[in-house]
Amino acid sequence: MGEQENDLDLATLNDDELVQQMHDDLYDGLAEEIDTAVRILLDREWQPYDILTKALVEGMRIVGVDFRDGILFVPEVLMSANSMKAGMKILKPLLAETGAPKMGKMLIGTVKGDIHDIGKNLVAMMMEGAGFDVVDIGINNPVEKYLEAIEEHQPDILGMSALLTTTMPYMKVVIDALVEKGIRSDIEVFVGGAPLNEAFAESIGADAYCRDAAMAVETAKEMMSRRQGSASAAMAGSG
Ligand code: B1M
Repeated sequence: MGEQENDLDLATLNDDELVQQMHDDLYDGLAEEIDTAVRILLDREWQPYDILTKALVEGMRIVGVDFRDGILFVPEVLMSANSMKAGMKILKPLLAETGAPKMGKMLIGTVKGDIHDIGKNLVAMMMEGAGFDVVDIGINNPVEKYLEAIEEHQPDILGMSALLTTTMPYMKVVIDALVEKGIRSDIEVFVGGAPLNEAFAESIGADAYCRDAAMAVETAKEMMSRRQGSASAAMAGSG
């Protein structure tokens, strides 16, 4: 960013210009600017949910597209994600107060034997940005840990990450345990990580393979609207 941008007084921008500037600042990973801009919009009596969707989520959507297309790379995207987190930190308690509609809940963790967490963290952040509640159980998770967390948090989606060819088969151990416990159909299982592919996901009985964080968000949104659609259809049928 040039000097000129650094000197920009965000408070002098009108609402549209400020939101546009926030998209640029998210793209550039400028956490302090995002913090300031969110506070300015709150002072202007914007609803927290509008700030989340119109400024932050839309900004991250643009980041996600350029990440997918190889224009942005991991370090830049992590900075964008951290900037988004800076904004979300301010909005989180306010959103809880105003009861903004939640998209659904995802439990996510890297499987046993695997300590890679950068991709998982990105998925968690993008999912949060898209309005999902995310419970992140970290790295190196044995099946017992997944089961305990599922029981405690009752997520709509279980996301598993694996970056090693030696740890990816462990995803099947977790899915088999869900079947064994009779709770497989209660939860959508999404899997991701560099060595995985569609065929692998299918072979272990996962519901979806997510190539990247943007895909995880898209798939989760589609899945939730399908679920809500079938719930309304069932209600209509029973009425
Ligand atoms: Co590791 N490592 N590593 N490593 N490491 C890889 C994975 C490797 C491919 C490197 C290589 O050899 N070319 C290789 C695996 C080979 C294989 O199995 N075929 C490897 C190896 C061998 C190892 C060790 C065994 C090395 C050693 O000790 N001899 C060791 C294993 C440790 C362990 O886990 N037990 C190891 C250790 C490490 C570090 C600790 C040094 C570090 C991890 C740091 C950390 O995560 N905090 C590390 C790193 C950084 C990598 C590479 C270089 C980068 C991984 C990364 O963060 N990518 C990696 C090489 C590579 O992948 N090109 C490599 C960026 C990230 C944004 O992408 O994680 O793919 P990714 O996530 C994407 C998608 O995959 C998807 O969305 C993400 C965002 O778009 N996604 C999901 C991921 N998880 C998802 C979950 C979902 C949905 C989508 O749920 C719904």
